[in-house]
Amino acid sequence: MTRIIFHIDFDYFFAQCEELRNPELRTKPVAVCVYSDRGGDSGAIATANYLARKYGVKSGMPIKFAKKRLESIPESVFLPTDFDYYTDISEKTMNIIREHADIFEYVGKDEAYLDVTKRTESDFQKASHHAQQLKNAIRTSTKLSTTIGVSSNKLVAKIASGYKKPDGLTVVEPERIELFLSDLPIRTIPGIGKKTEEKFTEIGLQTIVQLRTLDVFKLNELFGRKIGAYIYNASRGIDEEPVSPHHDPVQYSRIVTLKQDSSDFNFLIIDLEKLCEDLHQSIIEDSLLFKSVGIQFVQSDLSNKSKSRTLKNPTSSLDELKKNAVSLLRESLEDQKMPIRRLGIKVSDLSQVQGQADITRFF
Ligand code: DGT
Ligand code: CA
Ligand code: CA
Repeated sequence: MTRIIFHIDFDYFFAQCEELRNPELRTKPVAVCVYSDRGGDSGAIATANYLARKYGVKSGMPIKFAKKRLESIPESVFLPTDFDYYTDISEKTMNIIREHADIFEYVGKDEAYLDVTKRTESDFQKASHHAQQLKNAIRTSTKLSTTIGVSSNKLVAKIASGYKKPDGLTVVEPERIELFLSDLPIRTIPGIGKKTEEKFTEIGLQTIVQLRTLDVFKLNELFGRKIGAYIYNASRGIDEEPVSPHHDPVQYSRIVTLKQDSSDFNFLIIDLEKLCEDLHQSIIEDSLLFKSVGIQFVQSDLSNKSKSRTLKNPTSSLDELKKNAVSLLRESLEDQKMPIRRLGIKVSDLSQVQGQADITRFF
């Protein structure tokens, strides 16, 4: 049976999140900035909306350069990152995506693979509908615009999602893979960066079809056996990697910066209870059960410390959440030397309340 794989990627993610809570931004160039602690405009652009990209603003670019590029556009907006907010939107969206997959693989905050072979009965027409439905479902609930690539393996699905953005849907049936890849630059192959690309340019190769003229021995000689074999197969659209649920670290979490650094139980518990209530709200809204609870400290020197425990049964109870969080706090403070700057809580091992009773989750 031919596999059907989706790669989904959220469009200009951080900047789109900012547009969502402030729709006035939509008509303006928007850049989201990671300011360094040196102050002023030192730091880099995390991402920018497509309007700002038209002026040449890109991820990774120094903020100063971006400001230069947008000098003549007084309405352009530069915002600091708000990771907690992006994480919240990401988690909600991932929960919708997970429901649309036979197998779900979390890649990052704005990216995932889905194996939908079973539910589409290996039919690319059905898969195309399913992808459109998924895009619509996300649009309706979190308002986010996304791009999906569809093919018979992860590699080509990923290349396809990068093919047309934003709000794109590119379907590459197995018989079209070789042709689809032919004219794309070698750089489109995931894992091929600037340096590798340069090596190929030096020997006069720019596109994937040109790359195919090298035999596997030549590639092995240039890059070693492992990478050589990968490039050889990738240029032909061959990839057997299964979509693997094992990396799904999706968890619900909350974190606050304390009013003052502290390691006092009575002080910390006030924030901890609030975090529990806030987190519990999301769990209920999204009809989830959790089976694992954890707390996290960011200490005064910004180092991290965390502790978690697994429960006997999945639950959605606020009391359970609080009870476990409080006892984790007590345990963690026993050998606490440094004051705590930020306090976080998380639940993981999630399952859906209405999901057909999956008996395995009770073991
Ligand atoms: P696109 O091309 O529409 O998918 O745009 P993005 O912004 O979603 O780009 P993507 O998927 O490469 O990255 C997802 C998020 O990761 C992005 O919104 C911000 C963050 N990010 C990406 N590149 C950088 C970078 O160079 N530096 C920092 N700090 N963050 C980055
Ligand atoms: Ca993205
Ligand atoms: Ca991405």
